Amino acid sequence: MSLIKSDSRPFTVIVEGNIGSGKTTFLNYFKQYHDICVLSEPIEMWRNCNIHNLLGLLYTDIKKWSFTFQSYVQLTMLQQHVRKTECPVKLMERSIYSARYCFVEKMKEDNLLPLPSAAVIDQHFTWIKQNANIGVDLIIYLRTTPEVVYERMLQRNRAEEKSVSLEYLKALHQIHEEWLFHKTLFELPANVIILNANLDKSIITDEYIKCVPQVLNRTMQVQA
Ligand code: TTP
Ligand code: MG
Repeated sequence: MSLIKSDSRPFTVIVEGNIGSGKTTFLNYFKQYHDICVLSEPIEMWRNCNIHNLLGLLYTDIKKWSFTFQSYVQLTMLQQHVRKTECPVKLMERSIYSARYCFVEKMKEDNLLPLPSAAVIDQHFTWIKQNANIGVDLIIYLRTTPEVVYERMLQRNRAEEKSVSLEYLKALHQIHEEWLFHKTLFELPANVIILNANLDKSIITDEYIKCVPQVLNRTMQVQA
């Protein structure tokens, strides 16, 4: 692993979208292709940081644990960005960008993250952007409505997420929309392809197929 900004890196695609928008399902679909390294979100690390379940702690008391959680998310996302892979294409679930631009921002807005704590996260983030190789070539935005992802979240029944409300998902939706759809919030590190991720999983691959050549960086020819 190297932090050096000038090091070469693979064609890097990040998959973004609300909680429950289907990022993991999207990644799983791409595992069938050669030449692509699929990096799922490090949620197991968030559940076990030297035995501490930071994700669980976050939802028991967001105000108390937001700084701890978002600091660790930022570190683990940086690790994903700079992880060396053998493949010419790297596909990541989320990124250091959505952690900062969607979650940290939302927590800051709602006074769930004190401004001095947000400032420290920001200093780290700015240093990372200037010094580490966290470039991105393409963003896939799995666009959903909050009601659909709320339903999926309830069905999935992740133990830590029992207290996540529809209101929280609506606010997160709004912030993803402003960043990736309206493009009015923060910089965009790459071009965005928008997919309709409200579709049921029985037909969602029809939607995925639309962006296969771009994700594989092979706009001329695609082979499974
Ligand atoms: P997501 O990163 O949205 O991942 P997911 O697996 O729920 O999404 P999908 O169903 O599309 O695969 O959220 C994981 C959990 O981590 C969720 O409870 C929100 C939380 N989270 C934060 O609180 N802050 C963060 O910066 C990130 C990235 C996640
Ligand atoms: Mg996931």
